[in-house]
Amino acid sequence: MNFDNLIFTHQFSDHGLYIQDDFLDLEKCEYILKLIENYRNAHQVPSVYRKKMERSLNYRVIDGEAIAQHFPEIEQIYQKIDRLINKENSQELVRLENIRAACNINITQPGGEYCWHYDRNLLTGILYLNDVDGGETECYPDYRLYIPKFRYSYLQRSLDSLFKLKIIRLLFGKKVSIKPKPGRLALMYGIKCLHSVHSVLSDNDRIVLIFSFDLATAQFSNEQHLDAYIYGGQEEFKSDPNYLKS
Ligand SMILES: O=C(O)CCC(=O)C(=O)O
Ligand SMILES: [Fe+2]
Repeated sequence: MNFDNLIFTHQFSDHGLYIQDDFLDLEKCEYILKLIENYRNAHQVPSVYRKKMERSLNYRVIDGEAIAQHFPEIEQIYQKIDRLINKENSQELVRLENIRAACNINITQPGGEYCWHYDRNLLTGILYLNDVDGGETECYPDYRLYIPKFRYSYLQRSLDSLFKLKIIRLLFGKKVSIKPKPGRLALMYGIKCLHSVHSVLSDNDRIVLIFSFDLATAQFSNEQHLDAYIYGGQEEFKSDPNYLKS
């Protein structure tokens, strides 16, 4: 895997993080928010709560299967991001084959948050649809000591646990805080960028769209467990699903 080939902007290839405001205009954001509100009035959106030490996973999520069925409008946004990231790349990035994980609508209610993690896939797009207090995506771009060959191993898990410690982040990391703003797009090397969502402090929900890309050859041996974890399966987790192979 060679990250240096992903050069659609130098800002991205240098730092593994790219932010573009007004990627979607306000009117379009409001339109998508309205569709989400209508969907929520007609369907139960699963609430997921996984207790973690520092920051928990506490949110609601509409997964990619529901999006494919009920939100055809989001397809155009996916294609627009696809065009942006594949503009200059020598290695094409494609959306995840796992439809459920390829695109999500994350809804974080007041007091909700998202735990520290790396994404399973190489590149993640976060499109913010509204304004909230708190709810920043906090990240440490290009921070992970990542060994692709041993990604599910005890060694990788130990390194990741060490790097997630607050004291290590403070000493060795450089935190970037991305404030939700309608139409703002953040693209990150999710697999190397440690990130989380700060708790929402205002009394409205934080709503973002998540788009996941990787090389066409990418394989995810942990996806069965990981999907159960982030989409609210019944499975009890005694150990971190990121390192559990099926
Ligand atoms: O909502 C965000 O800002 C990030 C969410 C996230 O990291 C994820 O869904 O993997
Ligand atoms: Fe993530």
